[in-house]
Amino acid sequence: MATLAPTAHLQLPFFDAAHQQLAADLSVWAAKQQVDEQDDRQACREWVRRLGQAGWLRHCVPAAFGGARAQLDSRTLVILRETLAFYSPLADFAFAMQGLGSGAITLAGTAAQKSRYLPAVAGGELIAAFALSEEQAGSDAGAMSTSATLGPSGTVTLHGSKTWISNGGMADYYCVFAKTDAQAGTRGITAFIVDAATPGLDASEHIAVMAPHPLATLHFDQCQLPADAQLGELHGGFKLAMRTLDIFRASVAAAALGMARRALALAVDYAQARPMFGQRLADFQLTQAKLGEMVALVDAGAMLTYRAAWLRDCVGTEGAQQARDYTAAAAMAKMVATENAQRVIDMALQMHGGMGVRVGSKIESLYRDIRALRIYEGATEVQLLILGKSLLRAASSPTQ
Ligand code: COS
Repeated sequence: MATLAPTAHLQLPFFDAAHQQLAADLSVWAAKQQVDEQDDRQACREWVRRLGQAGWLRHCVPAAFGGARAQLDSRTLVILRETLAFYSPLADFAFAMQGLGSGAITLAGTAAQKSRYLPAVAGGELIAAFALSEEQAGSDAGAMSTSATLGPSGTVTLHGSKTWISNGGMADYYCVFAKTDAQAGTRGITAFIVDAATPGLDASEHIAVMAPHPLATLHFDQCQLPADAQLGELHGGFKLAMRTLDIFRASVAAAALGMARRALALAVDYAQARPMFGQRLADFQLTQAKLGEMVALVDAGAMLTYRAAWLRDCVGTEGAQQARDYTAAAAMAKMVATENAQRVIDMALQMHGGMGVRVGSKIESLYRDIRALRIYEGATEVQLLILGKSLLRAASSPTQ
């Protein structure tokens, strides 16, 4: 029988009955899915189709545009990503990218943009992508050089390249961030929705990574975009990108948590089954201490992740102070949960001995799967920067 994702943490006061039911239903569904993941692109398409058909993607968009709830609910995103990542990190990736690639439209799209894209994202009929990073602008997102020049009739010419773009080469559209005022730094960036079929867009340069998932470099060669491609305010793109990332950072933490919980479950099973020196591996105090350390690391990441999601859902981000508190909480959750998950998976692999490094074993693939989470959507170092700045700001204006 397949190992089922644990659910005891859903009794914590962060969650309500709807969250508990969602987690139970998703776990039953996810445990039954059999997707051949040898070809990452084909597998991702299949996951998007299944997640759409089963209704899970409806949690990525608001109810007015085909979604499940009036507003995006962070705790729901956390439960979905944690549970999916427990069973299949690629399923989690497919889910997350539908959310990240549509998040800026949810936050800032016109009614026409929302109607055109969001219901199709929720149904799994359109594959979404978020294009922020560039060769020379990863953590320093404001240093991007892709340009968008506005013509007299409102049309836009997009020129430059984006890289490390998830769903690159298979997305139906991209939310692209580009400089509309080269001299204005982060205040000179605007977002645009770029359909994949736009002439001049080349997304054929795929990037292979250690835990295969669809990634590509996008080249925009004087792409002509219609006036209604602009997403949100002119020069408001950087803040829009940051607000979008804020929502999903806590959910990256949740994905890490799902992988760590799976590794811990595998370690417990293995320790109980493995005979060693006339006992079981689990009977050694060294093993018990290791398992104790692992469960504490998992729980520490979990508490910070659930706190961040709860803050956004129940305290809100309307006030300036609330928004700052949430940004810091999401950064802390992302950093701690991904770093802790890496350690937990490494310890679980060590416990498995030679079996842990055998290609094709679950623990070996988790070891590769977890690594990128400490880098994407704001590397650990960026989260540290966000936290440090936030602390200094609070110290210099204590009444804020
Ligand atoms: N929500 C809303 N606005 C935000 C914000 C947030 N979370 N974070 C920053 N801003 C605003 C700031 O308030 C500031 O506004 P003003 O121009 O009105 O002062 C503006 O954005 C610039 O902020 P800041 O000066 O902090 O920007 P920096 O260039 O120093 O960048 C970091 C800050 C490093 C935090 C940012 O570049 C970042 O998050 N980088 C990582 C990007 C990333 O995640 N890349 C991965 C791509 S997706 S896989």
